[in-house]
Amino acid sequence: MFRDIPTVLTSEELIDKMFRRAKKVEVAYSKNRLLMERNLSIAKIYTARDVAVSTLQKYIDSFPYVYKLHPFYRTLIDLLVDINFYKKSLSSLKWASGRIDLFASKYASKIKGAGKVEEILKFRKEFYGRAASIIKDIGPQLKYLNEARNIMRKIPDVDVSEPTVVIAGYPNVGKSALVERLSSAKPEIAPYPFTTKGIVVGHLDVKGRRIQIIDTPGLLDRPLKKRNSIEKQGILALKYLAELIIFVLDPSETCGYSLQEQKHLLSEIKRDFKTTILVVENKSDMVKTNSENIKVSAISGEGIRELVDAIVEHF
Ligand SMILES: Nc1nc2c(ncn2[C@@H]2O[C@H](COP(=O)(O)OP(=O)(O)O)[C@@H](O)[C@H]2O)c(=O)[nH]1
Ligand SMILES: [Mg+2]
Repeated sequence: MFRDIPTVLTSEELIDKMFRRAKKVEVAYSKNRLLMERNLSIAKIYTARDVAVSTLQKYIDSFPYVYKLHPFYRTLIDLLVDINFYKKSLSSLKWASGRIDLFASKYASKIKGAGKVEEILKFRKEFYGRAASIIKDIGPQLKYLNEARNIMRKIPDVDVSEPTVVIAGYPNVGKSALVERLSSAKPEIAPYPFTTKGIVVGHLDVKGRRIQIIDTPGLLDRPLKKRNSIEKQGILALKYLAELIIFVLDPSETCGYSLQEQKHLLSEIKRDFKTTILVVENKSDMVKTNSENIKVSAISGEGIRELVDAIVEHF
């Protein structure tokens, strides 16, 4: 998703790149020194301008316009990078690019009117000075955008257009086993900035449709009151993604949590999420209750077809 955002150069690096390229510019030899210096200086100025304008434009184009993003991504970016500064930084790049373009035209026309070689060289130097100082002015913004880029690259690649199921439940109830059982291919781990474990993304292919299944280790597996605020917000971002939550209970209690504790977490998630919650009792090969919940065994495969039907019915 955000993997294509390029590294953002520092102001020093960008200035260096501009002048290095300008230095290499050559023009056809002419006996008329004035004419030759004029052509050369204008060509150098335009080259430096082109490097600056195209580099800055590349940055402007590759950072996403936050308000066009899916709310899941928008929420994450809002948490991870300061959106206000993000927007301001991109507009200052636009500003800088426009200023350099303007000065390039201005100095090119001054050079066209110059009658002496010294004058031409003075104008060229003046343009270089101005262009460099404009780039220096946006130094903090360039630096910030590069940091934002490094953070944004860690945002997981999930398909926000696919119908999505998020799995919740205490550790060891069998969430991973269930995602694996439901997925047609091996689920992939995507980094998620709010947990060291990453989220697990699998896909259920059924009746010509594809449903994304996300397991969130470390997120929806313990009471919310034990969370710090950043974790809570990371969990909230999931709200925008989850169209259905499968809450996994382990009535065998071999997970190490009593059924009562597990149901308590369920009621908490019910309270916090407005999403439909499908309650599933796993490990039916060990224990079966007489509740109304769907009963499955991720290990033996028992009840899985019924679960798939219930998922499909929801979408
Ligand atoms: N008997 C039995 N064991 C299961 C079942 N599903 C998961 N397990 C076991 O429970 C443990 C925890 O499973 P895991 O999928 O890692 O749970 P998670 O922490 O919720 O992701 C593992 O040892 C699994 O083999 C099941 O349906 N039946
Ligand atoms: Mg797991």
